[in-house]
Amino acid sequence: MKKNCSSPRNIKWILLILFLCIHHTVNADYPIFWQRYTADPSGIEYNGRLYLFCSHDTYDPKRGYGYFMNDITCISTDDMKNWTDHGEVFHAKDSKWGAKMTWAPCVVHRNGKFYLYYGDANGGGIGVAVSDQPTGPYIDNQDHPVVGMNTPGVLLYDDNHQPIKNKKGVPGAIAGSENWGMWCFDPCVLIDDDGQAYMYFGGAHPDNSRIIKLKENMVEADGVAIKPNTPGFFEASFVHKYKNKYYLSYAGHYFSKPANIEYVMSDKPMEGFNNPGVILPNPPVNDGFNNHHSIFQFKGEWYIAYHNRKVAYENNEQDHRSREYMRSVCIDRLYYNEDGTIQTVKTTRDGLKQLKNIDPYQRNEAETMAKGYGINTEFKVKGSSNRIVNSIHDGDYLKICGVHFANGGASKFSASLSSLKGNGRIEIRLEGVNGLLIGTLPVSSTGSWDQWQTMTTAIKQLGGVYDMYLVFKGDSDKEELFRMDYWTFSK
Ligand code: FUB
Repeated sequence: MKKNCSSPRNIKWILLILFLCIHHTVNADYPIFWQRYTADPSGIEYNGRLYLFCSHDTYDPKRGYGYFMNDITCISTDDMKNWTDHGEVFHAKDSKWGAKMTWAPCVVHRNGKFYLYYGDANGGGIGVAVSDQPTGPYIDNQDHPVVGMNTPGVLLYDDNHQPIKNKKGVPGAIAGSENWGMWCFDPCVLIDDDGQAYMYFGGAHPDNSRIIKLKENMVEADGVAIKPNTPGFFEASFVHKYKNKYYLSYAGHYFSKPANIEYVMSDKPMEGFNNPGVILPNPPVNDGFNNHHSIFQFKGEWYIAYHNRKVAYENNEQDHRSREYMRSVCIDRLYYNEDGTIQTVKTTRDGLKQLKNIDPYQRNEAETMAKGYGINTEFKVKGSSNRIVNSIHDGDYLKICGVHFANGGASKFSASLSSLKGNGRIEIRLEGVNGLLIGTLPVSSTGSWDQWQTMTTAIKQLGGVYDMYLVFKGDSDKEELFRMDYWTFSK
């Protein structure tokens, strides 16, 4: 098994590769997803894979930059390095009660169903969309949100039973304060060991964090929302359980320490929270903007997923305001102290170990990668679940970590491709975009984008474990060159 993504085993190539990959090793490995802007990652382990559900930041041509998030992106991995892009698995248009947007999701699995909770724009309520599989499609068939401003306990009331309002007349914040009103959003759902489910949510003010029970059907709230002790609370509630303790974490002290991820602990799910601490200070390459996290186990180890603005920087986005709305998801290990408190996370750029290698001799989906530079993905056929890599231009590339050429290596590379004009080629390189070239596959025209062909080329045969780069080349960087469904090597 490969210990580190950039340490080749085959001694004979080491010197040459070290020379060739000097440029490569200074590049960051994280963020983990490059082809679209994503944020607010919520992780669950299911059937040997880790799934992250993320807000999808987009640019609205009419309104410019803002949190205009119309759908939820899902990515998954089984090795912690190469991520499969499942695309957008839930769309606001599939909300029967009419949610305008889909903010900051949280997914839980119960009795064979996956429940995706999401916030509507600007904290206007929390809906739930359901699917039979983690990768959707998710549909919200409820005719009202699970929790909204009218849910008992969400708004604070004065002695005359009127909702307390701020200076601007917005209900939910401290009376007379300048702050925003209640943001009824950022859900996190925990199903406790006894089967009782709880939702943690709220935002905009320390008085606005809430917990409410859910009914067994997972789509209705049960009883009155209560306000836990969450000092400095701002938004992004998350709860997890470790050794019978409940950890309620959130983005705190927004105005003084922007988007620290902080936490309190308790022996009970709805009360007794105390012992505040910091899990993750505002991460690097985040411009001091917001953060949002989730904490989960995968194959017995604990991780934290969060976001920063790294991909916006990589894409050379110069405008500070625009970068606020161009987020990218990251992941790191999380550790506990002996006394059950959480150690402050050390953010890394390439800190996770690859848990298993890629087998090059099987069909490998093109949309599974450690980094996709310049490309995007889409469904091959509308309504199918098979995705392909599209939007391939000259200079774009895929990086696939830890490809294990066992037993002396392969002699052929094949890929399933479609191309209108046949004006491109794939360079197969090791350990860097400019690394060792082991073969070149010319891509011929398939007549139309809907026609697919398997194309094959001979490669230099070698054994060992390498990071592989499929570097796309063409005559013009303006035109889409070809599309790719999957790749494989043979002997
Ligand atoms: O993604 C929109 C909002 O930004 C989330 O709801 C907040 O938690 C913050 O991450």
